[in-house]
Amino acid sequence: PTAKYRADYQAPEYTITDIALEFDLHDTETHIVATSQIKRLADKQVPLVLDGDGLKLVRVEVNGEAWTDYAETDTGLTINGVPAEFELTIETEVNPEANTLLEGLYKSGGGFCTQCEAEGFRRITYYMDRPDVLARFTTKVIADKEAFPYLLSNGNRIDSGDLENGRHWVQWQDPFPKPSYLFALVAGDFDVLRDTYTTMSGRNVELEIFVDKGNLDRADYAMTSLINSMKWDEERFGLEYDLDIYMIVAVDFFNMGAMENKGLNVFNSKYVLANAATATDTDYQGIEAVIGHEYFHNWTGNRVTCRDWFQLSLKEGLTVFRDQEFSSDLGSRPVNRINNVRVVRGPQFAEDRGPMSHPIRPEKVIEMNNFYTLTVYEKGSEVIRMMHTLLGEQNFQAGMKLYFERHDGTAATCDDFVQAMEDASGIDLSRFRRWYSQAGTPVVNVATDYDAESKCYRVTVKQHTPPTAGQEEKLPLHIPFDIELYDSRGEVVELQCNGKKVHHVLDVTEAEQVFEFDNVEEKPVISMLREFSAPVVLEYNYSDDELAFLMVHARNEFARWDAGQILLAKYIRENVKRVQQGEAFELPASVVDAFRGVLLDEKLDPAFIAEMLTLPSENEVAGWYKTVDVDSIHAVVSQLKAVLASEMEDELSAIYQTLAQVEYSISHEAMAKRALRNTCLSYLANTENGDKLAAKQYKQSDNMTDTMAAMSAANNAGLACREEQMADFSEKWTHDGLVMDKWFILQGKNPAENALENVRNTMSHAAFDLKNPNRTRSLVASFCANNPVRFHAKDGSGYQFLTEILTALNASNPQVASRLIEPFLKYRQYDEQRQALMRAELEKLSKLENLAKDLFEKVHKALE
Ligand code: BAL
Ligand code: ZN
Repeated sequence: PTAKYRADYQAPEYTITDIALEFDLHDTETHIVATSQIKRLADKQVPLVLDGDGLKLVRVEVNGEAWTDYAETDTGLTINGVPAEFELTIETEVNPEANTLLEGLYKSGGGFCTQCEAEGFRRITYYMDRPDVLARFTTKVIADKEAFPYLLSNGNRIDSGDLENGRHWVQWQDPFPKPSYLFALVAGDFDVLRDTYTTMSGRNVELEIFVDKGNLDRADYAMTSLINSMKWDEERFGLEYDLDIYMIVAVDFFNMGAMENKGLNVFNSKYVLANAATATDTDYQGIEAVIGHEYFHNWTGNRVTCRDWFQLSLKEGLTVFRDQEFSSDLGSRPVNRINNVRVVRGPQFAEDRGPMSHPIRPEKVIEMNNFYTLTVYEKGSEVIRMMHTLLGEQNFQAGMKLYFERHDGTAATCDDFVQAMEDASGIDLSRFRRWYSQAGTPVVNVATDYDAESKCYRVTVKQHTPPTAGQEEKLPLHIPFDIELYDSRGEVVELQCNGKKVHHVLDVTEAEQVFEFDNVEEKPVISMLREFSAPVVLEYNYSDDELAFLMVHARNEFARWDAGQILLAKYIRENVKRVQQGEAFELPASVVDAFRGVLLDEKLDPAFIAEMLTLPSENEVAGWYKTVDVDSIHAVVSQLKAVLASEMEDELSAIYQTLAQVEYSISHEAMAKRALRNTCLSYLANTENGDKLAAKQYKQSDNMTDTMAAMSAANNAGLACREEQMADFSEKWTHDGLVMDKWFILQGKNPAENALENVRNTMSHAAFDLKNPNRTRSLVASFCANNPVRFHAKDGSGYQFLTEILTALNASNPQVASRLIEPFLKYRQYDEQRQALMRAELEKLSKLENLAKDLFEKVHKALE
């Protein structure tokens, strides 16, 4: 496999203005006729090079005449001697049923569907499969009428008809030129939920959600979320939907979460289907976020797309920022921010430390699917958020407006976006641009000093970014550093410099800077990196008292949560050291009291209290160490939970009982109460009463949130009621793979010593299917990525298991394999014995015959 470099970008030599596609759908032999209008852009005659993958070529015609001057290559088709402007007709044949890669055209359940991003369209026909070639698409779909009554594609439905032999056809036309990755086709038999939306300019849009037969009662929340998204984008961004119809299809076999194809989103059913009996509150929140995300792509992604795939964060970082803002405007801003930050500080920072570390705009790619990463998406969103912080909402919206004025209907770059923000605001973003090219997690080290005599408070900020894979040299970044000072009564101290008020967001741009604040009457307590104003690691020597103070007095809830996290981190680190030295776990009463105070604070949102009481995951803790001691970390996090539970048992029980009366609804208020009650249960599971409580909650539950909370509590704490619950759940839900995913996740995360044996047995469960990405991720990823103490068993059994799975998936679905391999990529962070075992597995994988590009890239980078 060969790498592509961002620096090598060249504008296309030809462009395609229009393409008419005709699909004659059959399970194993689908014929596709593509008729394209092609124009040469190069100033001299050059061959037309088309991308293609796994295609059977049937015929080639130029201007309606058979053409023979072409060559089939490893990567496509090269056509020689073509005129400067012409019509190209290509007929190909594909086998959708045999397509287990789930890229291009494939069968999912009984229906046909497509996935073309990033480079799947070339598995349908030979084409200039690159995002900077934008064409108007018309698509005719022909299929058996009884088996596939719905034939869908992008744009508006313009014609249809019946054929002989029980077949029928539908013709679609998309008036908006688009790159091939936004093409979609779906054919099947569905139940349809319909609604309409009137846009701000008064146009009516038909909304249709297609789900498998029998699932109509699970589509309402997706529809509500879609309508909310359309309204929110008009109100906050002034952006209106542009076609007459918006369709969403839920499919069971899907590699990603969802796909923003123009007018025809294809969704993993996980992000569409929900009702009280089948979905947890977290599932509902996921649906709202993903429906929003794909809808928001209509402007940030579809109307303005990416020039090349190195620019992926142009659409993804920005669209994640938009979906996060949507969820925050509709729900709890602090809770959303906390959860987004957990992802960045945990798995995204971990990505920065690994061999695949890359800037949000990568420089070198072997397999593009490997770059749909937390760095491109989540850190990409943080980079947009930093611009929003630096510019403010008004300037940011002016920047968005200018961006659309300049680039609507075209393929743009990340630089184009930053330029629009800079031009609209007049704010210098020259140093800020380094966030796009520099990989890794910056470390910001802060020292403070108060001079009582001059009433001056000095904040010294140093920044450095440790080297990352393939990028040794790092430069200082422009870091928006949001701070607040409090006096001893908890009042905010106005920030002044030379007697003048200064803004609370400091511009940190140098390796070292000193900020001085005067008229500070007493030594203040400082709150820093408020709202996580930059994706950096903060180093500051807080005392326990200062942290306990901030947990109560910081004005902003995120800062209160963060103070709690720093306090927990301090005692987790200290106890890991103690455990390693054979000493007993210890936690000062003052720390327990700080958390008890939060638990009992009736003024706080229960959902926020639940977040405050949620301990960092073992994986997040692992990220704090150069060499990870999985066993000690597991022991300490478990003991911390048990000690907090026993010290606060009375308060936890009282709140657990008080919140029992909440009637089920999916209002934010009801969800918040369930979140706190179930957090209490997760603690109480570690007390004597735990088994009784979890068993009772499981039996009495009338919704999936409470059911799963009871099962998770039992699973994590190894309660006696676990077996009965697992058996009962499996019996009830075996017919429904999507619901069974929750059960598979519990099997994967089971901390019991025989977890791997259980996981292996679970693979023969009737609902399990290694070919279904959701099933595989639920069971295998939850074991390998989220059960560190069992996956990293010293005998290497977990590692052998992962290699077996990867070997199977390398052949059937390398894209999924490439996600599952992640735990191996971190092997250098473990002790020598484990390192050697994991390295041996990577070497085994590197020798696989037909190692797919996806795994090749990661395995080789890890072994370098
Ligand atoms: N474009 C791939 C799926 C998503 O990010 O929306
Ligand atoms: Zn996206």
